[in-house]
This record gives sequence, structure tokens and C-alpha cells, in this order.
Amino acid sequence: MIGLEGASIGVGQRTSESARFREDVVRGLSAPRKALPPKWLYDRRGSALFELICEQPEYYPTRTELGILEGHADEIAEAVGPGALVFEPGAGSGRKTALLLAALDRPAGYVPVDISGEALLDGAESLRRQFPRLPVLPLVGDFTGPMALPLGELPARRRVAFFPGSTIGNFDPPEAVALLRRMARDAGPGGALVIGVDLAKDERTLVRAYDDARGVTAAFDLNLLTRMNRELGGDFRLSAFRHRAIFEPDYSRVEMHLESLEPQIVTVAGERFAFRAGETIHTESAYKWETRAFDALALIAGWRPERTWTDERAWFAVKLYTAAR
Ligand code: AVI
Repeated sequence: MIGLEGASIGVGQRTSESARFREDVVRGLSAPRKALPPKWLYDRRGSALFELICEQPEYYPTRTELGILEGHADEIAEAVGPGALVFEPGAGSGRKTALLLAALDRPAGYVPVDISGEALLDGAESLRRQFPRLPVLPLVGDFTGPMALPLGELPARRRVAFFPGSTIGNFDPPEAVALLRRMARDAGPGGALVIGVDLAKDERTLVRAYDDARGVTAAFDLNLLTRMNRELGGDFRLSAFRHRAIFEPDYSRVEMHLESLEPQIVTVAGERFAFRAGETIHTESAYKWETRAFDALALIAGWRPERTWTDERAWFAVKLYTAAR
């Protein structure tokens, strides 16, 4: 991780990033069930496509969470209390953050954390314009890895992790616990967590949300093949794969897959990988939680449930936790 005084990613970090991508691709495509970590979906085009997904009529989470934040911002702010330092792992477009920051009583500062330095700085700049008196201190780093944030140096009444968007749903439960535990450590004693959690609901709604009629999610998923072609010298033919969204009730999760439409051999990262017709690369899981089950998960990670705000259909929850010990 790099402090943002210099605000640029060094060559060393870029190199190790691409080495990690290569490693994940070789390992993931060599496995009996091919799979890749979802974080690689977010190159520049992937991130732009994700923003577009959020505007699709079928993709309810963004709109629903924004509605909850808008409707309950004052209550959330009151429960968080004055003088909070807000840190946001994987900071996104900033709209949700702005809603929270605007409602909070004299927040001590805002620390967005993201691996994409450029997007991070753009977001930070926009928030500085909206909140000229608020210290905004962006940090470049991969929040999915074991990094500790240097937050102790910043004085605050309370440190608050803000993790909206149901990004937690993209982690398998053991990884989710590890991530929440790191947030608890970063928040420290008396810290809080405000998190967006997408809730379990009917299969049709879920599958449509991850396979929209305009094909934006399909383009987002297939873009991973384009990325492997460009960055790892791959020869994936995009027309030989299709995007699929599948609901797995046993795991209460939607899975995104890239399905090979024919038997084929693909070369990428200097290695050859055979695909059977119908074989898939599992590119993302999105867990859909029951609110109580999520509370139990959070408790394992050191967070005590305090409050839950939801929409009228109970499709999405914004939850507040406090550090348990
Ligand atoms: C970022 N994350 C919470 C999104 C989700 O809903 O799981 C990513 C996404 N993938 C396809 N559509 C949206």
C-alpha cells in the first residue's frame, strides 16, 4: 500500500499486480473447476461497465441501497455519532459516501482505499469539492489482501468502516470473515461498521439482476477474456464463450460463469488450457444473506449487531455494527 502524498502507483507495484494476475489465471484455469477471483473483472473498462450495470432496471441493489441511505441518513448519522473518521475499503463512485458524510455530525475525515489509484484520486477530488472542510486522505492498496491502515495517526472520536454496495457478498464466508475482522482491527476499540448487505430473495429477480436484457453484465463478464488477451497474451475468442448467471440455492448465491460453447484449446499466460463444450470459468459469486445469518458471520469477525435499516420489500439492508471487543 502506498500513502498518497505522491499519489501514484510505482512501477514495482504495477509489476507485482500483473504477476499476481498471471498467477491467479494459471492457477484458476488449471483447477478441475475453472475459476478466477472476481477482482480481475475491474480493469478500466470493467469498472465503467460495472457503473453501467448499476443503472440497469434489473440491477436493484444500487437503487435500493441509495433509497435506504437517503431515507435513513439522519438516523444512521445519529447512531454513528459525532467526530467520526470514515474509512472506505474499495471506495466506489462516491454517491453513497457523500450521503453519509453529509449527514454525519462534524466528521473527522474520510479515508478511501482502493487498488485503482486513478479512480481513487478522482473520487477523492470530487468529495473534496463537495466537503471543502473535510480532510480527505486517499490510500492506494488492495483491501482484499492483508493490509493494515495507518488510521491511528488520525485523531477521531470513533473510526467507522463504510462498506456499501454489498461488495461483502462477493466473498466466500471464510474470506468475508477475514475481511470483516481486518476492518474491526482497523476500526479499533469502539469502532463501527456501516455495511450494505444484499438479502435473499426469489431466484428470478436474482438471476435477472446478473443477466440484464441489454447484455451489460454479459459484456462485463466477457471483458475478463479481453483483459487476459491484452495483459497475458491470450487468444480467447469472445464468440466462443457466453455469460451465464446461475442461482445456487445450497449456497444462497448467484454465480457468474463464462461458458465455453465448443471444445477448444486456449493459450494464455504462456500456457495451454483445454475446455470442453459447456465447461465454465466461474468468475464471481454474489452471496445473498438472511439478515440474522449475516449478523452471526459479523459476530465471528468481532462485530456486534446494533441496527438494521431496510427497504419496504426487505431486498437490501444497511447495517450498523460496533466492535465487540
Ligand atoms: C460489486 N458487487 C457488489 C457486484 C454484485 O452485485 O455482486 C458486482 C456485480 N457483478 C455483476 N453484477 C454486479
